[in-house]
Amino acid sequence: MTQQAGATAVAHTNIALIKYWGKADPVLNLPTTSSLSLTLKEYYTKTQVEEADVDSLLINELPQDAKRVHEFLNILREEVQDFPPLRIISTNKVPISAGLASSASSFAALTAAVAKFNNWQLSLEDLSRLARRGSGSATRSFFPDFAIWEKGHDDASSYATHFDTPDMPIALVVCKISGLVKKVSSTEGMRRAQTSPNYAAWVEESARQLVNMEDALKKADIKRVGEIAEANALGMHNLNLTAKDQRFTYFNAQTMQILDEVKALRQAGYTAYATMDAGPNVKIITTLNEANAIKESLAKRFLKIQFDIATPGPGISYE
Ligand code: 2P0
Repeated sequence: MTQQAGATAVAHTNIALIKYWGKADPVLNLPTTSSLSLTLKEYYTKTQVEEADVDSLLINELPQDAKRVHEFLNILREEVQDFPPLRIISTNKVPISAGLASSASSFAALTAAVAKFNNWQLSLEDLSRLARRGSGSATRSFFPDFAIWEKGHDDASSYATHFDTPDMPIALVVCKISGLVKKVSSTEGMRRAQTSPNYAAWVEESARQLVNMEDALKKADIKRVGEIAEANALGMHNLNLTAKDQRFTYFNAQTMQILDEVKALRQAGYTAYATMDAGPNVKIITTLNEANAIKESLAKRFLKIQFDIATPGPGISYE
């Protein structure tokens, strides 16, 4: 197959409403649970690849350690077909490593760009399966709006697909408490969480929550979507706090204050539910109609926190 001189792909990040937090197989990145996510329009990674002498990586014009992507490219070389060293040039519109899942859009965009560079004819599901080897959450960043990553039981069966729903005015208010690099990587956080005595119960509960979430989404019931997502996220963070090996938390004092505020907003009649990932930032699940009022109300109270509104986003695209 002939290669292109260069190829560019754009992938949007995603926020899990039902989380991936644990690996059944750390080498293949097979998860212990299936997860479900919302793709976000406002946060994305654009990645260009071109032939070079060695694999290298530039993010937002700054050279990066390419070890993780080099290992990932070698997996693609082995699993699909060999190709020359690549210079990877990425523009990241996601705060890196602060719980806004930059690895999701990064590995999705890279997988798609490499496939285009090599003229590989692959389905979105094939791309999702390959991207999993770079980062689990990347499986879900190929699809518009909602995606489900079925945990599967081996390399062939673990990938994400689009989850079809009626149109719904769902929105997130993203509270950017900290853009600092996180202390515990997701991979290490999951390893520790899996030592919690509550882990097996969380896995079981997560399967029930996924079924309920699918039903709530099919009915476009945003309040129920929020309720289930908040319960699932708090369950995930409980695992970190109760880990037997090096318990920890991604929360800080402001995370707790915002969580209280989300409860108060709910008592005041708003649709407002919290979800948190591998960092202190809180994402508030609400409706498009209410997002601005929630953002304004929080901005008055928390002067140092930046608030963004995020909305459902598109699937993978090429330039
Ligand atoms: C998720 N997160 O479902 C969960 C919830 C963060 C919290 O997937 O080890 O960077 O590279 O597969 O995908 C972040 O973990 O982890 C993540 P690896 P990844 O979105």
